[in-house]
Amino acid sequence: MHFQTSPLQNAAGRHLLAQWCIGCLVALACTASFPPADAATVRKPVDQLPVVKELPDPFLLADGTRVKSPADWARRRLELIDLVLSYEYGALPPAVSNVKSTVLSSGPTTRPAELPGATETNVLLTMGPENKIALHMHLLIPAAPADKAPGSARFPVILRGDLGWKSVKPDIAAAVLQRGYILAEFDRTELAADKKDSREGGIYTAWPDYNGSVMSAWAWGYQRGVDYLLTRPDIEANHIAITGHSRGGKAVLLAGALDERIALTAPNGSGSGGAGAFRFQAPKSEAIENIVPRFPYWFEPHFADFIGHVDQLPFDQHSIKALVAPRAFLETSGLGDLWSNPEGSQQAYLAAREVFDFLGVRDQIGFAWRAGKHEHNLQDWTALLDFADWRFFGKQPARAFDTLAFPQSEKKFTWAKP
Ligand code: GTR
Repeated sequence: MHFQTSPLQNAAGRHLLAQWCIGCLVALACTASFPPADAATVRKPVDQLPVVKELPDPFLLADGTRVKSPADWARRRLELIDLVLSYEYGALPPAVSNVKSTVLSSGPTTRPAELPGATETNVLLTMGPENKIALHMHLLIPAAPADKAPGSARFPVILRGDLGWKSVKPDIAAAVLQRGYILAEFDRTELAADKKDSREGGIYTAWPDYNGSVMSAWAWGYQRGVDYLLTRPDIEANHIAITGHSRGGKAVLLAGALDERIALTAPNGSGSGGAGAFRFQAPKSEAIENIVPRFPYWFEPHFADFIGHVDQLPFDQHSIKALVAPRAFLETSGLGDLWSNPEGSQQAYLAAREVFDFLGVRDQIGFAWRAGKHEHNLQDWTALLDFADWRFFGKQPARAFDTLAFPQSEKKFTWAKP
């Protein structure tokens, strides 16, 4: 079983696949789970890596030249995918092409009660060798607009993988449906349990030797959720957004960085191993030496080698955000959630924005701060819906998405876009 194929070996094929996947309606055959890097060849021991104190220049190619054109960036993007998977998250599970869906129940919903005409569907997805992997998805679907014939309406979708922490609160579900979005939820831990040394969950049943991280397995789950959504006649294939909170937000960042079918990537409160820079830890924030010993299974095992050597990591989290470009990216966060390093997230946002700017899509990256703590609340969801309405449909938002929460925070990089 192949867990380790360098994306650089088949860059042209991947590009074609990505193109084909965009707008693809028959997605069961579409296996855009990006193969993991060949860690053995890509990963160098930490002591052979140069010390880079600032956030590393994402435009610097492996051959020492600097990106000059969007085509160069496409090449650099593949290099960064290799680095990120090899050093930080490890392999994604193998691609599958046999996602099957069975509707378990479908009908009117009273949830949220104030939205007449909304429906609810529970689906069982199976996939993988001998269909051993099971993943449940719950969808809330708005009523079709009055001017649409029954069955002809299409909706944008927000896909959330945190169902294991319960469904969103009714006010959030109502907000999503009122804006005309489908809310699709699944439990990422059905695929890989959120427990140290457990190796429980569908991925391990299907591939007992899977050696990637649980984070990579969760990101893979988002990709399979997208496979399924793209088979539904009622979704707008080019308007799929993904979101998740905290550890779920970290998985969202990775999934959105890799999968070009995802139009909007929106991690919330994702902090360490997510939106926050490892090289810039604001006071009371979670650093690599805190997160890796507690949650080693979220990372590639050699990532622990960077404890005490984080300035030798050949990238930082800004590079992962940059992989989303030119697609849309929004991070939401509570300013009181110090553990999730809001100031370090702003640093990584500013650095990633250079890439969006270089590609001529500066408005595609946004940041929405709010007062308050570690939660994924209605304010965060409202920001996401405002941003999605703007980026998907051109509805001018009432708020700005580039307001800095820490305007005095000195930039942690000296390079700029070419
Ligand atoms: C914490 C962890 C964070 C974050 C959080 C969560 O214990 O240190 O990185 O993932 O859990 O998921 O709520």
